Amino acid sequence: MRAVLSIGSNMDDSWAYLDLVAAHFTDELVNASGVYSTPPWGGVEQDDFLNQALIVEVTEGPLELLRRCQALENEASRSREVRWGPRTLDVDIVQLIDDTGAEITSDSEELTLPHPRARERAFVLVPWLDADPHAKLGGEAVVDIVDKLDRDEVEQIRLVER
Ligand code: PH2
Ligand code: MG
Ligand code: MG
Repeated sequence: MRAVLSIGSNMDDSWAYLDLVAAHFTDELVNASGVYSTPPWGGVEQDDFLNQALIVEVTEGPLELLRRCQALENEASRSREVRWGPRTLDVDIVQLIDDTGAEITSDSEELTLPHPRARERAFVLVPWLDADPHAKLGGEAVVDIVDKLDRDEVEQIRLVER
């Protein structure tokens, strides 16, 4: 199963938190995007985020992968106070592709797949395209989805160097 992960941080040592996730998935990593500075999405006033997309090939099922993502958030002393508010580390599963190449859908309480807000979020899609320029979401090319987003929002997603 192939997974597209969107990771983000806007508290404490954000670079170190992103590195923590990449290190955890080293043996399963297919590709990683660059790291992007992104304005906060969702209306909560807070610092800009660092966001990155990771493409990983894993052998376990969706819920086991979700548990690993949550364990990484816990390792980063993640607390969940404000919805869409600041966080040390967020590890979201954006999309899962099964071994036949089909997109896995899920509508359980714990896990909605593909990620229900991915297509509205330049901070998810721009790094994803960096990691996989041919990416598709719900059968549509991600590059076409980005084209339909607000131009200013897309232009504010900036590749950054450490
Ligand atoms: N995550 C959020 C809320 N808003 N904005 C940006 N730019 N990047 C994020 O990762 C982010 C956000 C909560 O999941
Ligand atoms: Mg999130
Ligand atoms: Mg999350």
